[in-house]
Order: sequence, then structure tokens, then C-alpha cells
Amino acid sequence: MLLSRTEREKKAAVLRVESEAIGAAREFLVREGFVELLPVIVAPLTDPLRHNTNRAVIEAYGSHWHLTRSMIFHKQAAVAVCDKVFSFSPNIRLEPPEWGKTGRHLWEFVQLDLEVRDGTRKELMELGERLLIHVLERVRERCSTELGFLGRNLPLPARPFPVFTYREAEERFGPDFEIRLSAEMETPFWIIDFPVDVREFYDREDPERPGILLDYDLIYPEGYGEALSGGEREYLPERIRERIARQGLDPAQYQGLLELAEDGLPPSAGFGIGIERLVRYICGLPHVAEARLFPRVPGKPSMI
Ligand code: ASN
Repeated sequence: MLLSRTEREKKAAVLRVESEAIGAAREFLVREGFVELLPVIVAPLTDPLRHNTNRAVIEAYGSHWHLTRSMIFHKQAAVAVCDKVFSFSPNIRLEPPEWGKTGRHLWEFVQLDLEVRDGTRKELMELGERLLIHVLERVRERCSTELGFLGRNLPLPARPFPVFTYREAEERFGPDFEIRLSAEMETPFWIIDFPVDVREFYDREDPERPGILLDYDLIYPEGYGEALSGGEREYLPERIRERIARQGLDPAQYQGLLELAEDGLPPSAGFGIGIERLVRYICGLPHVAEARLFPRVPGKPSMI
């Protein structure tokens, strides 16, 4: 790796911030009663995702195994054992090569994925705000030299963060409302109530408002885009089956999930927060690749 002295110093500053942010998030969650799970890297089933992402599959012992795209189903199963779980979970998503230029995508990244048994949207949104503020406070306190070196004046947002419904945001800002709002806002904000067809089948449809999901995305200000996405979950087998069918997916691929649901999956809610995007926002970096020492950028080769 041929980095100039300044590049090396910058990278070291970013990595120190990242390490502090990870430590702060872990400390916060353990204090809140969460149990850390070791990540799942391969599984017979993984997150279908709603956008068109090629599957990464390996063959082992005569079966096909997906590389994890998110630990969603494992988190849902895990809360039957421990009430609150989290994992720093490596994800592989084979995004189109042109996404290498968005500044927001890596095809290998880590998300802090968490889930709470019997959790509600309201509780999880509060948790997300407190978690983010704790991390920002800690980094400001312990990494002022690094932030100064990176020229980043990191603001501390006040709770509660503003909330927009998907419909309201779309009406006011058009189809790319997320990017436009993110560029305009000066504080992190939520988008809630996504229509059922734009999200994955596992986010719970509001029984009181058919067609609307009980989900939530947190978006960074200053144009940095999505911070976290999460939702209450479908946990009843008949609901999961219906949602799978409505999205035209093959139920056989989700056999393991359906069997777990037949045995009794607990109700839960959770979210995932991308670590490289968090560090990009904290440090004010142009691209998420700068938050990794060995980045995997869609469409870009790597020597190591
Ligand atoms: N981690 C997200 C969630 O908890 C799912 C995802 O990454 N697609 O909802």
C-alpha cells in the first residue's frame, strides 16, 4: 500500500475514530442489557433485500450457502434466546459497479445489527437516537485531536430528531427525497411509514393501516444519507407467508424462517447501522471507502 505520509496520518486518524465509535456503541449497548452475538458469515438463507443485488453463494459440503447480506433472520431467531442482541456483522452485497461512485456503498461492509424482543418502533427510535448521541459525544470527547486534524467540526444533535413520513417527504421533495432532505437538513432525521412494496417482507405491516410498514430509517444531515434502517418485524407464519407471496419470492428459499415461525418466533423490532457510513459522517469523509483500510468498492479492484 503506497500511502504518502499525510495519507497515512489521515487514515490513522480515521481508524482511531472508528475504533472509539465501535467501543462507545458496544459499551452503550452492553449497559442497556444487550448481549453481543458473534457474526454469522454463511447461512442457508439471508436477507432478500429489495433492490437488485446479485447473490454471493458458496458451495460447501454439497449445499449452497449465502454470504450474509444482513443478519435479519438470525437476529429474529436470537431474541427467542436473549431478549436484546447485537452483532458487528460483516455483510457482502454485490452491488452494481456504478454504485462504487455513490460515496455510500461498499460491497463488503460492517453493520451494527441489533434486535429487541417485544420491542416497538417508538422504543427502537429512541434507542437509535441515544446510541448515536452517545457515540458522537464519546468521539468528540476522546478524538478531538483526530477530528481537528481531519478538519471536522462535528455537531451534537438534540433529541428528539425530526420525523417525516415517507409520503410527506415524497410529496415535498420528489422521488430522491432522501438525498435532497439529507443535503438540506442540519440534524439527523427519521423517515417512517414506508409503503409495503418498497421494503423487505420482514418489516411489519401496520395492522391498523394496511399498506404501511412499522419501519424507520435514520438519515444523516449534510448530504451523508442513510444512517440506519430498521423496523418492527413480521413474526406470525401466515403473515410472513403472505408477504413473501406478495413480493413474488420463492417460499422454499425461506423454509428455515417459516419453520422457525411455525415453532413460534417472538415479536421483535431492531435496526442496523452501517459502521463505515457512521465513520464517514463523523469524520466528514467524501467516500465510505476511506473508513476502511482494505475497502471493497463496487467495480474497483484491490491488491490486498
Ligand atoms: N439491518 C436491517 C434491519 O435491522 C436490515 C438490513 O440491513 N437490510 O432492519
